[in-house]
Amino acid sequence: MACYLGIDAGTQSMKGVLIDPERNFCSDPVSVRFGEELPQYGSPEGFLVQEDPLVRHADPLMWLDALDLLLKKMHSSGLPMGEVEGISGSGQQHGTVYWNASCHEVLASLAPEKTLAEQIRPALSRKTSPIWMDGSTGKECAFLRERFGASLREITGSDSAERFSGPQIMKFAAKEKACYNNTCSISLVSSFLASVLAGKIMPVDYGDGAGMNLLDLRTLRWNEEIAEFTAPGLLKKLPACVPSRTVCGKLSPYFAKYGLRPGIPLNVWSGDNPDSLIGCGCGAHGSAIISLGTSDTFFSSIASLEDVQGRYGHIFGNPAGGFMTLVCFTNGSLTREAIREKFAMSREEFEAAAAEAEPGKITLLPYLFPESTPAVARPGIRCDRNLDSLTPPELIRGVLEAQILTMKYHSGMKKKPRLIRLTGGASASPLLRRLAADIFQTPVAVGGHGETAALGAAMRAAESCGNVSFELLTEKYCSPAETIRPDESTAEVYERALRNFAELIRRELS
Ligand code: XUL
Repeated sequence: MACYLGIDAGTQSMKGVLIDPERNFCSDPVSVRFGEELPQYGSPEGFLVQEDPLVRHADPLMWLDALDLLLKKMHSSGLPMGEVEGISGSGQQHGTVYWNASCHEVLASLAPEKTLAEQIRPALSRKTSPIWMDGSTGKECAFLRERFGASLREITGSDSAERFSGPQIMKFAAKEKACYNNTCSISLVSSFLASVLAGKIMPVDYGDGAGMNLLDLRTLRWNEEIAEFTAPGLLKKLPACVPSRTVCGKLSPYFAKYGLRPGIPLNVWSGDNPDSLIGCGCGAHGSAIISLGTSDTFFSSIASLEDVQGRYGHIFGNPAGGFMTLVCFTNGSLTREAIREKFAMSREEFEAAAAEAEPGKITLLPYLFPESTPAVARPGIRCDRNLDSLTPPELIRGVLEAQILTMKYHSGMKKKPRLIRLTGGASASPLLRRLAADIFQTPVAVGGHGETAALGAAMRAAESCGNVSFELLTEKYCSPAETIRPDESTAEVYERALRNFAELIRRELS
């Protein structure tokens, strides 16, 4: 029997999933919640409480304690750790960890009687790690934009973004010169944990590497000019960037205490979004995912960089080959819930009210909060008619339709996706399922595994370390519970609604 382990190092917790494709087995996820189980790190939400709300850092030692605890829990729960034949993982994207020159020796000689955190602490050149929620690098982003203009997006797949690793490294190198000079290697959250498992510095993959504003997606190599502009000597501190299916290490003997066999192959880790793409069964080109959470996200696999147009969102490597797009919309559940509360409705009443209104009638921009896509600093709902004249059903339906229309408009996809997978809390809404199917005129699949990033990592471990095809793994682990077919009779209404939406955007936000 061959099992494969997938670990997801998220913002608030670390999760592990074990699969055995031959037996069609997938374990229940085992998890460690940072806030509750590691309270000594003072990070109830997974990051340190800091005065400046734009600064969001986490203690990387917390992730190490979480890894020790996660593997201990998995081992003691009776999972067949001795049968694991390969490990992979995913990390929250963009966060960075900084190593000093002692890292090689420290990583190569981890002693099982001590914890990871106590042994690795002296090998770090920076105590804390900026994570993806950090928005404090506006100045650095402006420097990059001024120097590289639109070519930054053409080269790296993204405009400079505050949370991306490059601007974060630029800020660190300028503000803490001595610590930066003392840094010999920089890892992402994903490659940091992979390095600990391997007992050596591990590369990053194209999926997570593309979230740094440093990787040239056309050549799949670090861009020397951007790296040198970001921080002096940075190129030497970056690990290799490799395809996501690369097996590039063997498990350190340290982990034998959790029942794992030292020497088993390790696959390069990726980011949580690229791994979710795999775990949702959407690695094949042409399928897309809509994740309806606090904020909404649209991501989709594409074969080549030419498959997208427009200037929104990001392009990352797709672990199954090619690329993926990712666009984030801040006004997701935050906005849905605020409107539901405004009318003091239950979820059922909210859905029923929206169903009463005529489809595609109201055109509005649903920006109750400042929006990232498109950039809207001054929030407020803009409508093509007097907002006060709308009935509650019209307003509710207008907002929900606009949330899906904005995804279609900003996704930049030249071709319609073959299938859309709907995930996230609000994907339970029958109305949002129907709107996604009708507005995109594409079948919408719902249900399936809840921990798509950890599952995706386990599937990548099986593919790269055990030669099990993604096709087979997708068939075994990613079947949806239900598929909603588009109602073709609504196609024209929503095409017109999309044109009206685009016109309102141009008029209001140009
Ligand atoms: C993607 C992003 C987040 C993190 C956190 O660009 O910043 O989705 O990966 O999970």
